[in-house]
Amino acid sequence: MKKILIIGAAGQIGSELIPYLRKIYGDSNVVASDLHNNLPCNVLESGPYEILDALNGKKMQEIVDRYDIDTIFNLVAVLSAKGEANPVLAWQINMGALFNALEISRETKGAVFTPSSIGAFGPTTPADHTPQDTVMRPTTIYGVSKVAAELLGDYYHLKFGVDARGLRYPGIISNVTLPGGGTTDYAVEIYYEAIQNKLYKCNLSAGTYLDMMYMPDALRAAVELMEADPKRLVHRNCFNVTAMSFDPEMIAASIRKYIPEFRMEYHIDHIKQAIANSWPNSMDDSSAREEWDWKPEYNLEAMTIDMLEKLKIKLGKQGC
Ligand code: AKB
Repeated sequence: MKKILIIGAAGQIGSELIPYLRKIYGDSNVVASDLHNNLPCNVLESGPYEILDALNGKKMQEIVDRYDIDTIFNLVAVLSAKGEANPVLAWQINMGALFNALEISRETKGAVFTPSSIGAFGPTTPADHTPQDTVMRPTTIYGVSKVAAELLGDYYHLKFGVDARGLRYPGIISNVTLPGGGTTDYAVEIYYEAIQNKLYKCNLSAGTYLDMMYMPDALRAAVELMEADPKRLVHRNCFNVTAMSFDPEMIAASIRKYIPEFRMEYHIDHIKQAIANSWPNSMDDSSAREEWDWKPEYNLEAMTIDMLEKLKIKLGKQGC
């Protein structure tokens, strides 16, 4: 990877991936793009930024040509819960952006990173230690688009030599940009509410186990996969990766160690609960460990300590 374009850069992952990639590959070699430029000034000004609707293939092509891009990180996504509210739009956005990225990379013979998700699995998938290769019959439009995206990535690799690679991310927890419209968002919100109000109204029930990962591991995983020796990759689209699996009671207990007065109530969101019930409790990520040496660094305890420390500073500040 020498010249990188991030599409959908203003979201939860993109806003942290921009500085992460710029530190490794150089500020001017990482072009960030999104519909709006509503990122902190220090991120916007640290390197090139382009306003881009990723459904506009012509404009994407022009940016790729102008900056001589060889790798696209496609972070455009309508997440699981939001997707159920507007399935047509979710399909158009999730597939349209990917299709443009792959078509352009077919010409450039470039590489494309696309995150898949635990959402690519469904109720008939084995829920515990979900294998890398298994039944994939998701029941959300988000999941359907993720399975299609995985297949499309493999297809473009097989037929056209595009270096398409991806990860099945679990819920990502971070302290910079809030996620929007996902089923796992509760595991981010809980930290903000614990600090600000000492009370969290959780929309998933006790006993709902889901895979999760702290942002520093998610960023490192993306780069390590894209830098992995292609000769070692048996799989490409996409690898199971996980760092921890917990339910709401466990994350609340880990927060209570540092904020003893923190309380949690349950106000179930039935749409999100049904989605969460259809997803794995815990994935087996041994293929990622074997094929490109994946290893997470943060468990629940280490993540809670870091989240609370960073958020207390952030929430103590006014503005950015
Ligand atoms: C969601 O909840 O939709 C996402 C995901 C797990 O892909 N965070």
